[in-house]
Amino acid sequence: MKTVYAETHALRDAKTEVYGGELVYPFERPSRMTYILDRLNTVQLGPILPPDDHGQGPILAIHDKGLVDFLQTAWDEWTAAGYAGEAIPTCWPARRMVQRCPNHIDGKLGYFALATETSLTEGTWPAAYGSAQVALTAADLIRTGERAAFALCRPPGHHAALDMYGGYCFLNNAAIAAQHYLENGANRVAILDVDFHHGNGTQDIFYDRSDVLFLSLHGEPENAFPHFLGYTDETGSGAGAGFTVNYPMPPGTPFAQWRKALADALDKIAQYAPDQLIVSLGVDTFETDPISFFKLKSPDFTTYGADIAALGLPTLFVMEGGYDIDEIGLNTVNVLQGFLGAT
Ligand code: SP5
Ligand code: ZN
Repeated sequence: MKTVYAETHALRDAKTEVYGGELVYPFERPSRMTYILDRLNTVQLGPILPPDDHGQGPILAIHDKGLVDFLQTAWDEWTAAGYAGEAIPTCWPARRMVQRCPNHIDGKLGYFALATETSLTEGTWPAAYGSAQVALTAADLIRTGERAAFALCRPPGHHAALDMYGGYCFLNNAAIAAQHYLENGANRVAILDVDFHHGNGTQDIFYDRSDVLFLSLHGEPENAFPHFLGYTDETGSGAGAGFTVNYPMPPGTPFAQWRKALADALDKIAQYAPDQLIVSLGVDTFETDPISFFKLKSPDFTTYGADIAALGLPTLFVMEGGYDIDEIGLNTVNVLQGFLGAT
């Protein structure tokens, strides 16, 4: 299986994340990529290729121009305001307040952020842009004949919505790839999100559409980030009614239970008969992930990679989360090897 990877990810190296009332070094850090690349090389999964530049067009096909422009200028506006730290939102357009983007950077941060943990930094935009190009280029590999490909995206994307960033995500790489497929001959795309966290951004983007089936297995919102989306009664609206499927699960969920949810999701994907499958691949479901609460073990990742392969669909794996860095390479590549072993 070919991997697409961009070194520009390292331009995002935030020094701060708001966690437990402290500023900590972020869980979502550049060394995540080193460990995954090491494992890809160790098992010789296949060639690792740089992305082609598709420009901003495919990004603007998914995201509001206001968000895209903001991400490019926010750091300069922040430093121009005289602040010494990284850019962290401190106020929001909360209930019964006006949803209008203000002029000052403090207001803009609150307008476009869905969470406070994700500091904006100098290199964030070029890293996020490169990550989206990685997803687009990997999608092209499949469009031109590969059965599967791995988009080694960083920063991740599935929390980024039409006009919001947060949850370590700025641009929704999986959604951008899905739209790219649809604009190049596909009629239906399924996105299966196996990251521990609910893919609120992807759900939001496609919520009223029937050309993308979105399914997410995740920590229940009562107890897990992003807390305000991902319940079972969110099933889509308008033309999209029935095309969103959520599988929230409680703390301590073991693989056997998780795999039953996966089997149900795979049945629904098979019924939908998409032209393309995109897997939002987060390995923060691992038993020792520092911010999550599922109990998958390393061999389970191999097993579910094979489960996904049994669908027989062209499959794009898009990297999302995973924060037990010592094991992130093993767990991620286990999914890909499990997939290949079953094809
Ligand atoms: C892409 C992705 O995986 N994003 C995740 C963003 C999660 N950020 C908020 C984390 C809050 C964690 N609280 C965990 C408490 C554990 N004791
Ligand atoms: Zn996650």
